[in-house]
Amino acid sequence: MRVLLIKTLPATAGPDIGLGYLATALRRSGHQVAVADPELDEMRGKPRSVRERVVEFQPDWFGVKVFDHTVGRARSYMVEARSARRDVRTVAGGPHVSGFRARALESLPEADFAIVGEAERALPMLIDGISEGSDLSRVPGLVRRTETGVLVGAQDFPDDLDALGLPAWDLLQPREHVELQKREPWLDRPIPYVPILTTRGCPFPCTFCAAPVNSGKKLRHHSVEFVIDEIEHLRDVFGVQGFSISDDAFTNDRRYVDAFCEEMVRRRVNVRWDAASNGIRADTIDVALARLLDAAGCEKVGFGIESGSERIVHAMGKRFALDDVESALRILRRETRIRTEGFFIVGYPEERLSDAWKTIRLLARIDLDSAWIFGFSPHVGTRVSDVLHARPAADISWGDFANDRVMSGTQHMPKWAVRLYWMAAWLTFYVRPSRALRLLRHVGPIAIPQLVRRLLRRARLVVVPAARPLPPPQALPA
Ligand code: B12
Ligand code: SF4
Repeated sequence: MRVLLIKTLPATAGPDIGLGYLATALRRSGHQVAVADPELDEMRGKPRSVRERVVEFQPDWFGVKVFDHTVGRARSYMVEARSARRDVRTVAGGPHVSGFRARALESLPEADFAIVGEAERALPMLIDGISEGSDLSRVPGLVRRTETGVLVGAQDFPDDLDALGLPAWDLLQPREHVELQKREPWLDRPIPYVPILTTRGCPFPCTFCAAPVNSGKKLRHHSVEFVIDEIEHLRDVFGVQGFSISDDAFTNDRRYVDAFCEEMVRRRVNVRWDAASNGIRADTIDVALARLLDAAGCEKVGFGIESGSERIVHAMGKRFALDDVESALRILRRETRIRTEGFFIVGYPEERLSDAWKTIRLLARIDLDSAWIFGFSPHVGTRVSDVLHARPAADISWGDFANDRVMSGTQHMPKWAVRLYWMAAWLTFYVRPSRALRLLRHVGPIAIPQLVRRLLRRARLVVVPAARPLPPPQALPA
């Protein structure tokens, strides 16, 4: 069978490793696979519509990766694919499906099937099952319509990650992504990089986070050798020199991180890398780990700090104290050359004005090199997503789940107040000469226009387009 997989995140999010793992699994089962990254092609001056891709590749199956905020785009892609090839079968997967489960066929009515969770085993089983007319009840995580309603199979968590093989990097255009980043470096990520996974899963109970829903609570590892071989493969075959570890929480297993860093040193892997795609936990940093990360070449770490109010950090189930954060930052500054980034959330349902004030004060004094301040969204499947239960999927504004805006007020603050708080948070952190100077030192003069653009866009003071605007999604049928 011919299978076209399509990404719905923008090109700046990097090559999609989840789709890469799926492509490998499909190839191993004898299928022909293509992976489409529409925005990357657009930015490289080679735009092609979904219709053109389908006419050219003639897929039997069209698979879409869906996040909450990309539901609209995923739907329009499926509509377009079917208009180009009437008998193509559509299947959806990714975080939106893993969290919304049976309801994914309600939010994505154009999908024939959906798969909850990791689909390396399930997707080939589904495709083969349909071709052979066999029983689909054994396909893990399969969401399908039946006469008795929508059924959902048990989610799969493969233990042996190395057995899944490398993502099909040849289909993910790693070199093109790196070239794109060189042209438009991110404000706080001057290393052109591709994401890489060492582990999957996270045992922590943070109320707003869907990582344990998608990847499970149990930490599963690739072997250290597998990961370093993959890094060397990407360096030697694709010329990639930068990597960002994109695990849910890279430093959760101390013995594993120690072994990884020691092996990076022993093998003298001459690449640049960071652990800043997704935050690590501040309470995992001590002097020995900080020094080891530095020795292994780690250039930057990110921390999920979330709030300056202990009350809110506690309500979020984060299970660390803000003192842990300040101590980790002190250690890293004193012992290493590693730069630091913090992730914050504004608009958490229980936040009061007094909590907002504490966050602003923390942002004014905290010794971080850069910060991302996200608007809160009740992502599907998380413990704070109850608000979605009573609402029909069609009434939910999925585009608002991108975390780049304020979706609503909190239980104690109206929406306008949260928006003011959000603007104040960005401005407090970045509009300080010492911060601007640090950015200039690390990123160079390109930091200035990027910083101004980011602040204006966040503050919604003027409508500032992204570096290059995305094409609008195709109109959906009524
Ligand atoms: C790494 C990561 C990123 C990286 C992406 C790197 C990359 N290019 O791959 C970066 C930093 C760019 C990123 C950005 C964002 N992310 Co993110 N990210 C993650 C993280 C930590 C790991 C993802 C991963 O690699 N998992 C491992 C791979 C193997 O799994 P996978 O990608 O999900 O793919 C498997 C399955 O989903 C399934 N599958 C996937 N696609 C398809 C397609 C089909 C057809 C089928 C059948 C199955 C299927 O099979 C795959 C193989 O097993 C997850 C947490 C998590 N554990 O899910 C959050 C997560 C996915 N991110 C999230 C969010 C919200 C975002 C952002 C919107 C904002 C933010 N807070 O960071 C931005 C979006 C960027 C944008 N500009 O729009 C949410 C999504 C919630 C939701 N329900 O939509 C998560 C769950 C974290 C959270 N806050 O709860 N992210
Ligand atoms: S926020 Fe981090 S520690 Fe908490 S559940 Fe998500 S990945 Fe795990």
